[in-house]
Amino acid sequence: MINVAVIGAIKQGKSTLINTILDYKINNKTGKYPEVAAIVKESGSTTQTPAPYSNPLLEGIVVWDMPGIDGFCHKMDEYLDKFEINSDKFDFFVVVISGEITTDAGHLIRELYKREMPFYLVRTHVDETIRKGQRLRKEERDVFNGVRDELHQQLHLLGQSFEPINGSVNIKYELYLVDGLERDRYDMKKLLEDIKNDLP
Ligand SMILES: Nc1nc2c(ncn2[C@@H]2O[C@H](COP(=O)(O)OP(=O)(O)OP(=O)(O)O)[C@@H](O)[C@H]2O)c(=O)[nH]1
Ligand SMILES: [Mg+2]
Repeated sequence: MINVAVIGAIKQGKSTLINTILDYKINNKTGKYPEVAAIVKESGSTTQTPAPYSNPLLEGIVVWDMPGIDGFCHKMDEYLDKFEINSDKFDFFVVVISGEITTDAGHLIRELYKREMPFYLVRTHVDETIRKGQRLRKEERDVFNGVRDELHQQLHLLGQSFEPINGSVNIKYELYLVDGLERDRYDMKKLLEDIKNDLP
Protein backbone atom coordinates (compact mmCIF):
# COMPACT_ATOMS: atom_id res chain seq x y z
CA MET A 1 0.00 0.00 0.00
CA ILE A 2 1.17 3.50 -0.80
CA ASN A 3 0.00 6.00 1.81
CA VAL A 4 -0.50 9.44 0.33
CA ALA A 5 -1.12 12.36 2.71
CA VAL A 6 -3.12 15.28 1.34
CA ILE A 7 -1.96 18.11 3.53
CA GLY A 8 -2.00 21.90 3.86
CA ALA A 9 -3.46 24.77 5.83
CA ILE A 10 -7.16 24.86 6.69
CA LYS A 11 -9.80 25.41 4.02
CA GLN A 12 -7.56 25.04 1.01
CA GLY A 13 -9.64 22.37 -0.70
CA LYS A 14 -7.95 19.19 0.58
CA SER A 15 -11.11 17.12 1.15
CA THR A 16 -12.65 18.32 -2.10
CA LEU A 17 -9.53 17.29 -3.98
CA ILE A 18 -9.66 13.80 -2.45
CA ASN A 19 -13.27 13.41 -3.53
CA THR A 20 -12.39 14.42 -7.06
CA ILE A 21 -9.39 12.09 -7.12
CA LEU A 22 -11.64 9.19 -6.05
CA ASP A 23 -14.44 10.43 -8.31
CA TYR A 24 -17.01 11.06 -5.58
CA LYS A 25 -19.43 13.63 -6.89
CA ILE A 26 -21.95 15.94 -5.29
CA ASN A 27 -25.46 14.59 -5.90
CA ASN A 28 -27.44 17.03 -8.04
CA LYS A 29 -30.61 16.54 -6.04
CA THR A 30 -29.33 16.45 -2.47
CA GLY A 31 -26.32 18.73 -2.98
CA LYS A 32 -24.30 16.26 -0.92
CA TYR A 33 -21.39 13.92 -1.43
CA PRO A 34 -21.98 10.17 -0.92
CA GLU A 35 -21.41 8.85 2.63
CA VAL A 36 -18.08 7.25 1.73
CA ALA A 37 -16.60 10.54 0.50
CA ALA A 38 -14.25 12.85 2.40
CA ILE A 39 -16.12 15.39 4.49
CA VAL A 40 -16.44 18.90 3.11
CA LYS A 41 -18.07 21.37 5.46
CA GLU A 42 -19.17 24.75 4.24
CA SER A 43 -18.69 26.23 7.70
CA GLY A 44 -17.62 25.25 11.18
CA SER A 45 -15.07 22.75 12.30
CA THR A 46 -12.54 21.29 9.96
CA THR A 47 -11.06 17.82 9.46
CA GLN A 48 -9.50 17.06 12.86
CA THR A 49 -8.03 13.59 12.60
CA PRO A 50 -6.33 11.98 9.62
CA ALA A 51 -8.91 9.97 7.67
CA PRO A 52 -8.00 7.30 5.09
CA TYR A 53 -9.89 6.96 1.81
CA SER A 54 -9.54 4.39 -0.91
CA ASN A 55 -11.54 2.80 -3.71
CA PRO A 56 -10.85 0.51 -6.68
CA LEU A 57 -10.13 3.50 -8.89
CA LEU A 58 -6.71 3.80 -7.26
CA GLU A 59 -5.59 0.30 -6.52
CA GLY A 60 -2.88 -0.03 -3.88
CA ILE A 61 -3.18 3.58 -2.78
CA VAL A 62 -4.66 5.04 0.40
CA VAL A 63 -5.30 8.76 0.33
CA TRP A 64 -5.25 10.44 3.75
CA ASP A 65 -7.27 13.57 4.43
CA MET A 66 -5.11 15.43 6.94
CA PRO A 67 -6.23 18.05 9.46
CA GLY A 68 -5.51 21.59 8.33
CA ILE A 69 -2.19 22.85 9.65
CA ASP A 70 -2.82 25.48 12.30
CA GLY A 71 -6.43 24.46 12.57
CA PHE A 72 -5.40 21.89 15.11
CA CYS A 73 -1.97 22.55 16.61
CA HIS A 74 -0.44 25.89 17.30
CA LYS A 75 3.07 24.96 16.37
CA MET A 76 4.29 23.28 13.24
CA ASP A 77 6.59 20.93 15.20
CA GLU A 78 3.63 19.83 17.29
CA TYR A 79 1.70 19.10 14.10
CA LEU A 80 4.56 17.15 12.55
CA ASP A 81 4.89 14.99 15.68
CA LYS A 82 1.21 14.53 16.36
CA PHE A 83 0.35 13.35 12.87
CA GLU A 84 3.58 11.41 12.33
CA ILE A 85 4.65 13.46 9.34
CA ASN A 86 8.31 12.73 10.04
CA SER A 87 7.80 8.99 10.37
CA ASP A 88 7.43 6.27 7.78
CA LYS A 89 3.67 6.38 8.01
CA PHE A 90 3.27 8.35 4.78
CA ASP A 91 5.02 7.49 1.56
CA PHE A 92 4.09 10.59 -0.37
CA PHE A 93 2.72 14.08 0.19
CA VAL A 94 0.30 16.17 -1.82
CA VAL A 95 0.49 19.72 -0.49
CA VAL A 96 -2.63 21.77 -1.17
CA ILE A 97 -2.73 25.57 -1.39
CA SER A 98 -5.48 27.87 -2.64
CA GLY A 99 -3.36 30.93 -3.30
CA GLU A 100 0.24 31.84 -2.63
CA ILE A 101 2.40 29.58 -0.48
CA THR A 102 1.50 30.73 3.03
CA THR A 103 3.77 30.48 6.07
CA ASP A 104 2.28 27.14 7.13
CA ALA A 105 2.53 25.55 3.72
CA GLY A 106 6.02 27.00 3.33
CA HIS A 107 7.09 25.49 6.62
CA LEU A 108 5.82 22.10 5.55
CA ILE A 109 7.49 22.31 2.15
CA ARG A 110 10.77 23.19 3.83
CA GLU A 111 10.43 20.03 5.93
CA LEU A 112 9.94 17.99 2.76
CA TYR A 113 12.94 19.66 1.13
CA LYS A 114 15.06 18.89 4.19
CA ARG A 115 14.13 15.24 3.96
CA GLU A 116 14.55 15.32 0.19
CA MET A 117 11.04 13.94 -0.09
CA PRO A 118 9.50 14.46 -3.52
CA PHE A 119 6.01 15.95 -3.41
CA TYR A 120 3.18 17.33 -5.50
CA LEU A 121 2.03 20.90 -4.92
CA VAL A 122 -1.60 21.41 -5.92
CA ARG A 123 -2.90 24.95 -6.33
CA THR A 124 -6.71 24.83 -6.10
CA HIS A 125 -9.27 27.58 -6.88
CA VAL A 126 -7.65 28.33 -10.23
CA ASP A 127 -11.18 28.72 -11.63
CA GLU A 128 -11.72 31.69 -9.31
CA THR A 129 -8.34 33.21 -10.07
CA ILE A 130 -9.10 33.04 -13.79
CA ARG A 131 -12.54 34.55 -13.29
CA LYS A 132 -11.00 37.42 -11.37
CA GLY A 133 -8.44 37.91 -14.12
CA GLN A 134 -11.18 38.04 -16.75
CA ARG A 135 -12.79 40.95 -14.95
CA LEU A 136 -9.50 42.75 -15.43
CA ARG A 137 -9.51 41.77 -19.13
CA LYS A 138 -6.68 39.29 -18.69
CA GLU A 139 -6.38 36.25 -20.93
CA GLU A 140 -6.95 32.90 -19.22
CA ARG A 141 -3.59 31.62 -20.41
CA ASP A 142 -1.74 34.65 -19.03
CA VAL A 143 -3.39 34.33 -15.62
CA PHE A 144 -2.63 30.61 -15.57
CA ASN A 145 1.01 31.06 -16.56
CA GLY A 146 1.37 33.94 -14.10
CA VAL A 147 0.24 31.77 -11.19
CA ARG A 148 2.51 28.95 -12.28
CA ASP A 149 5.58 31.20 -12.63
CA GLU A 150 5.01 32.83 -9.24
CA LEU A 151 4.71 29.49 -7.48
CA HIS A 152 7.85 28.10 -9.11
CA GLN A 153 9.65 31.22 -7.97
CA GLN A 154 8.33 30.88 -4.41
CA LEU A 155 9.35 27.22 -4.32
CA HIS A 156 12.80 28.11 -5.52
CA LEU A 157 13.18 30.78 -2.82
CA LEU A 158 12.00 28.34 -0.18
CA GLY A 159 14.63 25.88 -1.33
CA GLN A 160 17.30 28.54 -0.97
CA SER A 161 16.09 29.69 2.42
CA PHE A 162 17.69 26.82 4.26
CA GLU A 163 20.52 26.02 1.86
CA PRO A 164 21.63 29.46 0.78
CA ILE A 165 25.16 28.66 -0.33
CA ASN A 166 24.95 26.28 -3.24
CA GLY A 167 21.41 24.93 -3.07
CA SER A 168 22.77 21.42 -3.12
CA VAL A 169 19.58 19.85 -1.83
CA ASN A 170 17.91 17.66 -4.39
CA ILE A 171 14.45 19.18 -4.74
CA LYS A 172 11.82 17.24 -6.64
CA TYR A 173 8.28 18.47 -6.98
CA GLU A 174 5.48 18.70 -9.51
CA LEU A 175 3.10 21.63 -9.63
CA TYR A 176 -0.57 21.33 -10.64
CA LEU A 177 -3.07 24.15 -11.07
CA VAL A 178 -6.62 22.85 -10.65
CA ASP A 179 -10.27 23.50 -10.05
CA GLY A 180 -10.68 21.06 -7.18
CA LEU A 181 -14.19 20.11 -8.27
CA GLU A 182 -13.44 19.29 -11.91
CA ARG A 183 -11.77 16.12 -13.12
CA ASP A 184 -11.11 17.30 -16.65
CA ARG A 185 -10.00 20.91 -16.39
CA TYR A 186 -6.59 22.57 -16.16
CA ASP A 187 -3.92 20.25 -14.65
CA MET A 188 -6.35 17.87 -12.92
CA LYS A 189 -6.17 15.25 -15.69
CA LYS A 190 -2.41 15.09 -15.39
CA LEU A 191 -2.61 14.98 -11.58
CA LEU A 192 -5.02 12.02 -11.72
CA GLU A 193 -2.77 10.19 -14.17
CA ASP A 194 0.37 10.91 -12.18
CA ILE A 195 -1.15 9.73 -8.90
CA LYS A 196 -2.27 6.55 -10.61
CA ASN A 197 0.88 5.77 -12.57
CA ASP A 198 3.78 7.87 -11.41
CA LEU A 199 4.02 7.93 -7.62
CA PRO A 200 7.60 7.28 -6.54
N1 LIG B 1 -14.20 27.43 -6.73
C1 LIG B 1 -13.52 26.47 -6.09
N2 LIG B 1 -13.92 26.06 -4.86
C2 LIG B 1 -13.22 25.09 -4.26
C3 LIG B 1 -12.08 24.50 -4.87
N3 LIG B 1 -11.59 23.56 -4.03
C4 LIG B 1 -12.39 23.57 -2.94
N4 LIG B 1 -13.36 24.49 -3.05
C5 LIG B 1 -14.37 24.83 -2.04
O1 LIG B 1 -13.65 25.32 -0.91
C6 LIG B 1 -14.31 24.97 0.28
C7 LIG B 1 -13.36 24.24 1.24
O2 LIG B 1 -13.00 23.02 0.68
P1 LIG B 1 -12.57 21.77 1.56
O3 LIG B 1 -12.31 20.66 0.61
O4 LIG B 1 -13.52 21.54 2.67
O5 LIG B 1 -11.20 22.30 2.15
P2 LIG B 1 -10.28 21.59 3.26
O6 LIG B 1 -8.90 22.03 2.99
O7 LIG B 1 -10.55 20.14 3.30
O8 LIG B 1 -10.82 22.29 4.57
P3 LIG B 1 -10.64 21.84 6.10
O9 LIG B 1 -10.69 20.34 6.20
O10 LIG B 1 -11.83 22.47 6.75
O11 LIG B 1 -9.35 22.42 6.55
C8 LIG B 1 -15.51 24.12 -0.13
O12 LIG B 1 -16.63 24.98 -0.20
C9 LIG B 1 -15.15 23.65 -1.55
O13 LIG B 1 -16.28 23.42 -2.36
C10 LIG B 1 -11.69 24.98 -6.17
O14 LIG B 1 -10.69 24.54 -6.77
N5 LIG B 1 -12.44 25.95 -6.72
MG1 LIG C 1 -11.11 18.94 4.92
